[in-house]
Amino acid sequence: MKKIVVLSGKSLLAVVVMGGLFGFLAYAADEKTDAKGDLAPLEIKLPQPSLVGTPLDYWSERLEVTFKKRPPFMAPKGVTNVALGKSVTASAKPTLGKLEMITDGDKEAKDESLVELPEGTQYVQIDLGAPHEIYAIVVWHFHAGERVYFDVICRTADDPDFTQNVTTLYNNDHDNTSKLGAGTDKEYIDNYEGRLIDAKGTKARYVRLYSNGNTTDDKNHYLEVEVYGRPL
Ligand SMILES: [Ca+2]
Ligand SMILES: [Ca+2]
Repeated sequence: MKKIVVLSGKSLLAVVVMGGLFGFLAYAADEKTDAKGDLAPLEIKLPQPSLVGTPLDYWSERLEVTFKKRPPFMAPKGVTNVALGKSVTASAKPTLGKLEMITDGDKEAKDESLVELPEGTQYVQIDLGAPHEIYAIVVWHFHAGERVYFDVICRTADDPDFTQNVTTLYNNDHDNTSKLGAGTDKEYIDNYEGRLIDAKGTKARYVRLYSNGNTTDDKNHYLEVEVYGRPL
C-alpha cells in the first residue's frame, strides 16, 4: 500500500525555510567563484637560465629537489611588482655591487649584476614607500651554478625596525641559527625562476629577507627581489 505524505502547515514552513537556506548557500558559493574569476597568473619576467657552473655537492633531508617548472601563481588581477625602483637598506655594507641593484629589474646571473653582503646572518630590507597588500615575493640570490642559501627567512612589517605587525612568510632556519625562531620551510636550490614566497595578501610596508651564507661560500647574495602587490 502506498503511503501518502501530507505536509502540515509547520512542515511546509520548514521546507520553505530550508529551501531559502540552500538558495543562499548556492548564492554564497557563486560569489566565491566570482572572486576567483578576478585572479590571473602573475607575469614574472624570468632571466636567462644559466647552464654553466659547478654542480651542487650538498644534500639535506630538508632540501627540496624538483625538476618541474613552477606552476603559474594566481593573484588578483592588476597586482604588479611594487618593489621595482624602491629603496633598499641592509644589515651590512655590500662587498660587491650596490643595494639599489636589488630592485633595478636586472636578475641575470652575471657578476656585474650581483650584490654581495658579508658572511654571517645578514638581511636586505625594501621600503615599499606605503602600506601594500602583498601576494608574492620572488627572490633571486644567485643562479650561476647550483647553490643553496642557508637560513632563508622572509618577514614583513609596518615599521623599518620590525616591531609592528611582524609577519614571517618563509623560514627554513630549522635550528634557529639566526635567533628569529625555528622554521619548517624547505631549503632549495637557487635557479633562474627565483624563489616565490606566497604572501597571502599580507598587509605591510617593509619586506626583509635574511640569509646566512651558501653552499659555495659564506657570503650572502642578491640579484633581485620582487614584491607583487597593490597599494592599500
Ligand atoms: Ca638586480
Ligand atoms: Ca640554521
